[in-house]
Amino acid sequence: MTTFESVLQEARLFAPSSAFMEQSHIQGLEHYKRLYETAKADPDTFWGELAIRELHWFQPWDRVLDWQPPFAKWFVNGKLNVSYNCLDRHLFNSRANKPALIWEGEPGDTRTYTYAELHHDVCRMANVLKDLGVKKGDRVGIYMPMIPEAAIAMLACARIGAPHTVVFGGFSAEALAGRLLDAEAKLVVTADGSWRKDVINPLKIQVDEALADGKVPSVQQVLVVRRTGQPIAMDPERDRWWHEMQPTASPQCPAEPMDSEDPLFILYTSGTTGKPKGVVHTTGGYNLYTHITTKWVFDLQEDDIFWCTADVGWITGHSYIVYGPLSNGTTTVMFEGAPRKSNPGCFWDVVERHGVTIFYTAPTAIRMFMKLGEDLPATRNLSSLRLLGSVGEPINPAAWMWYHRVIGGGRCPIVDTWWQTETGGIMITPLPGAIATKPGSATFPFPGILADVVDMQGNPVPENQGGYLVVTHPWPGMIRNVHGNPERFHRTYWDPIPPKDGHYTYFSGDGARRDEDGYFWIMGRVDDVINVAGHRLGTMEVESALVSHPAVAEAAVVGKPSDIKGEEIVAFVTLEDAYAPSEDLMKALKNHVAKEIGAIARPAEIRFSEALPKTRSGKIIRRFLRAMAAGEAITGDTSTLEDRGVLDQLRGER
Ligand code: 6R9
Repeated sequence: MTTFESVLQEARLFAPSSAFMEQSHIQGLEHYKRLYETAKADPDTFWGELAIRELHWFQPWDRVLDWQPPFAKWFVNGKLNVSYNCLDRHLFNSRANKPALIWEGEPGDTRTYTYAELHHDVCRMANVLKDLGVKKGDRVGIYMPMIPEAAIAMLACARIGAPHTVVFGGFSAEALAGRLLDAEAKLVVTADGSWRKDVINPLKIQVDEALADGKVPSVQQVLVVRRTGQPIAMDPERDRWWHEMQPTASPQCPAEPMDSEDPLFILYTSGTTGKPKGVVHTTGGYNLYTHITTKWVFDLQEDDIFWCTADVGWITGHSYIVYGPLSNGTTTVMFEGAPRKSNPGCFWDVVERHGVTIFYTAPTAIRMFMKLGEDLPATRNLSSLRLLGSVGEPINPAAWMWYHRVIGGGRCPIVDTWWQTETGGIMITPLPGAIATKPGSATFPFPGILADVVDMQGNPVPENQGGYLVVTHPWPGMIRNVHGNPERFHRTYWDPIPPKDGHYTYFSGDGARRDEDGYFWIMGRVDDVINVAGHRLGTMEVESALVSHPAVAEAAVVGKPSDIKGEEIVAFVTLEDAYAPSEDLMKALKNHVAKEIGAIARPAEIRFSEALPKTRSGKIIRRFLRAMAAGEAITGDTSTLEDRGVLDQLRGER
């Protein structure tokens, strides 16, 4: 794992080759610096010029930015449509027959859509949604496998101006219901099932469960895509098959002119308190920001085959499988499968089969491949690769070096990209033709992004000292609000660090430091969010799931370092009097959490104890639990503890 010590020792520097630099959009450090300084001096002109050059607008805007902290409006009164920018405009610029989407299913079936074909199907789905009563402004839930129809549904929503809320297919019926309810979704697009590591995940059954007993009264219709083919129940009033409606739907559907600030989607993400937050992204700013970051960070060329291995249920899938690549007219790859016992080398097969040139994945996957050995990639032809990316969690230098050598053949630059659901797109990252990389560092902010490392008062901390990672000026891809809860938006992101000289500061929740060369090193979450295999989980969410079990009196959840997943969940649990600790109960509680939230939240360990360490005011002291979970000694002040005996007991000494 990346520790403070290990990264401090990291002195290796990988400069872009001159061949790579010469063909790239941003060539060399001087070019980057020039761009960065220009953007910093006059952000409105910088973003305004890019928006004109890179996007199609039905109507120009009056003002680039209207900033009423913490509420931003970008490209005020501009009209555009993201689906138009991702599809229609490419039909006129000779990309009509270019592959837009190459898809491979887990069982090995494949489909390729040209831009013209994708446009057709998106228009059809848009017309079907309209037929089913969806209107501009209505929210649509998308709970789908990694199949083309997931992207088609997103683009169809964007086309008619119905904000989507994609819920990761691995989430439980419970979690799905909560999100649909909060978003007041009118319709849900789903599938009969999805393939996940050789078994069927019955999505439609989960939808039925989520909607049962009028739990989500806003949902009126369910559109079902056939994927796995097993028999499922269809409610004649509520449920419709996509394959029955598709053939008669018109492949023409004009793209609705949307206001630049109309919401494009809501995506739920875990926070430190309460239920997940609905992060709202809007049309113009998000379109521009994902477009330009895809183009410059991945240095897109016309014949690139771009593969981001994320699921469309996460922000990475939204921004770098669907919107960013398609807005650029790139060929994007979508893969339903996951590396599994029956096919551990499937990622490298996909690279070889489709000639992937840019590959974007998470450190947790890289560490898993390291463990599986070099034979798997060595027996595939990976020579098409020219650029590698990493996202989701800090990448430790050892994994970085392995990725560089074994997957990149020593020739591919690596872009370690730091960003969040809230930022919409990549914020701190190398530009591969411009910036020399250091293994484990996300390097520098993207042009136009004013990032800093500060203390709790908002003062920059000295070099090589840890602090809070913040952004001090708005950017087009930024979160606009927490759906239905502006107060929470304020409290979570803008209150923690006080405004400086009238400048509002965006609090990321991450710790970072900057080294003597100005490189950013992300040190991970400073709040109660646990990052399991690149997925954010709030301790509160898991704790709530645990205490909803009749045996549990109280629960505290912490992250524990893990070689592969970055962190895993350890839960400390006290039981109700009628229950006694047992292996069976442990198993039952793990399953209970998986059922309540989804398999990604299943605790790796449950530790029973008679009490939890608390302050006199009754707050659980997680610091102690974290140390205990990691098998470390408890250091520092224990005087705040109400009952010191609790620590001995947790350590098993009493
Ligand atoms: C895009 C995405 C965001 C959190 C973020 C941070 C961690 C993401 C990282 C990284 C170190 C990187 N994170 N990228 N940490 N280096 N390159 O992952 O969004 O799911 O919202 O998670 O992930 O902790 O705050 P999201």
